[in-house]
Amino acid sequence: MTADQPPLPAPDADDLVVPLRAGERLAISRALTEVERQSLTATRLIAALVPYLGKAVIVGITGPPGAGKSTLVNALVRQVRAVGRRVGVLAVDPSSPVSGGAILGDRIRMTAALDDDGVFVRSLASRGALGGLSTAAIRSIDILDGAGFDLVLVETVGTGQSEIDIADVTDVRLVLAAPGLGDDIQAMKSGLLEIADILVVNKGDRPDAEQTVQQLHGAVSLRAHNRPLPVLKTTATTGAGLDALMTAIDERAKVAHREPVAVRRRRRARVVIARAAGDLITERVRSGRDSKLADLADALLAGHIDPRTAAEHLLSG
Ligand SMILES: Nc1nc2c(ncn2[C@@H]2O[C@H](COP(=O)(O)OP(=O)(O)O)[C@@H](O)[C@H]2O)c(=O)[nH]1
Ligand SMILES: [Mg+2]
Repeated sequence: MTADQPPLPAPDADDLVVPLRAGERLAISRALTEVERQSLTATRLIAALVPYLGKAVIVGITGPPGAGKSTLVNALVRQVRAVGRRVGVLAVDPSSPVSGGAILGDRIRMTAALDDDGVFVRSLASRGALGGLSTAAIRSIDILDGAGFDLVLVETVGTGQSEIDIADVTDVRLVLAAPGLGDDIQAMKSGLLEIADILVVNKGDRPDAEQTVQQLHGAVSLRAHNRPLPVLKTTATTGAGLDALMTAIDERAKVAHREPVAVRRRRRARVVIARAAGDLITERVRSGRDSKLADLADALLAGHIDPRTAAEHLLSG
């Protein structure tokens, strides 16, 4: 996505490292913009940050629209700021390229944090309608980590692709549900339950919240492997349940950070490359000018080759 960015003078990676490490807002903002542009500066900058990376706890927050993810992110920001920890937020919203409405709403709710240097919020577009994380969104994690934030909260909408992405790029995964799930429990069992480290029933102020907690406990106990999976109740609008949630996040983070930084970053790097490869193939298909793709399409139509083999040929050069 480089086409319609305004032509700012490209900052030098070396000039960004020191102010970024010092947590200066302007440097963070420019660094994130370079990452969105997928510029060489971004690549150099992240390389220069490597010695400092891996300290932040990366928390993924996913779940259906309206469950209260943004409100909970706000409440978590307040919670961690109260004890002096610094927090960065990446809000990935698939609706942003079209309407901008949800992003604006989130921004307004986040304004309380704007004059606090311990908080940085950036809204990012997702990869199209599926809501997966873009390469830029994933690499932005390194920028916020390098800027010294203790926590990085990544809010995504709980569509299939973003669930899968978030599983591989974050240390702690929160899956949010709102009361009154009903049949949706079934869906959670198959997809979201598998990636969750902590299940959160938000809107705990609603009378049916406890029933949803019980339903989720039931679903959790039915899973084949019995990895411990806490089910917590929060009320994001009042902050109720946030202490317990923060404790659970920190506990889980301790386990996640036992894994060496290099291993965690390599897992993220693999997802970044997979996304970039997908984007590249999509571009080649859309351009309509790729002769190899055209030949493979003819071979497929003639029944000489199956789609998977064609894809392998395409990827191999
Ligand atoms: N009653 C109640 N409403 C909440 C709570 N948390 C969020 N909401 C409301 O639910 C709506 C959707 O919240 P939002 O954070 O935008 O959800 P998101 O789409 O998951 O990010 C908003 O009107 C919030 O004010 C809560 O704990 N209790
Ligand atoms: Mg939201």
